[in-house]
Amino acid sequence: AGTAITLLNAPALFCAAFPPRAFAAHKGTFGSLAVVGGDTGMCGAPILAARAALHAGAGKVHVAFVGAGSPPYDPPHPELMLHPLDSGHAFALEEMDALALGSGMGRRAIAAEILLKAVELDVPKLLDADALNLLADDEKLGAALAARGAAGHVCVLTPHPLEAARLIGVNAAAVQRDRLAAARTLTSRFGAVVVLKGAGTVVAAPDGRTAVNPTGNAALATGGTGDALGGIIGALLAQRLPAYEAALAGVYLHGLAADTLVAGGAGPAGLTASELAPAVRASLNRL
Ligand code: B4P
Ligand code: MG
Repeated sequence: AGTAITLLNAPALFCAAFPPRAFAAHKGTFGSLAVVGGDTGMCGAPILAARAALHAGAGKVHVAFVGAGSPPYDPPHPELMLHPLDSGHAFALEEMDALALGSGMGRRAIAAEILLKAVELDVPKLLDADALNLLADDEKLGAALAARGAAGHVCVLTPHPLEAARLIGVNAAAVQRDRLAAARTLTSRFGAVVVLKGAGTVVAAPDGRTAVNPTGNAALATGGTGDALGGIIGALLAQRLPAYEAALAGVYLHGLAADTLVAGGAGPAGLTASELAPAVRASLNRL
């Protein structure tokens, strides 16, 4: 009640956000993103996010792994730069244009420490997956995030219904009964743009703007598609889109890629998250 929902004018959004690439553009023009996550045994999640970010137009994409056993490079995408933080490898998160935190990050103390430091940086950022689970468990982190939001450093949170439920302290069914209210509760609590995932993804901003995404389908109900979404929105933040516009454009593109793949016969059953990234590129260039 009392929430006005904007109808999404997708062509206008994309035309404003992505003017034709300038003749003399260089990779710095499109920003550097670091995906931070990948505890031991969970390297795949941040790699999926990073591949999606490459295909969504980021200039340079890094992956910083929290745990041990990360690969030296990503064979299908050697353009990704991989950093094993656990082996004392120095990597300056503050030099990035955007951060996407949480994919496969685990919940060890080292992850919580990296997350708290990252929240304090003046770099646009997105929190997904274990970053949200750590946030639900750690009042200090929640307070730090809310303080940053109040100071105008608006970040993006991308919970699925269960993650949203953990953050609010209810169950997933309660979140699903009133998805708009759940998104707005989290937006006010953390001063963040909230993307409440699932069919009819809700995007809500602290200033009251709220939208329901029209694209996407049940082919996306498969492991790794959430990581891909985090990478896409991270890439748009790196390209200097403001948090709300990056979130809205990201969910729209992610869903459109899945709709296009299903129309071409790649789903709804058996679509893989790996197939989404190239389809995101095609959708973005068409728009
Ligand atoms: P986790 O183990 O936390 O799953 P994950 O690693 O986060 O997977 P992933 O990152 O790939 O998917 P995500 O949901 O982030 O376990 C998830 C658990 O949460 C489930 O087992 C379930 O218990 C609970 N849960 C999740 N969704 C729920 C829901 N809708 N209702 C109740 N409980 C739920 O990202 C998936 C992406 O695909 C999002 O972008 C999402 O919007 C999209 N997507 C999924 N299904 C879609 C659909 N039917 N239509 C349109 N988009 C859809
Ligand atoms: Mg997820």
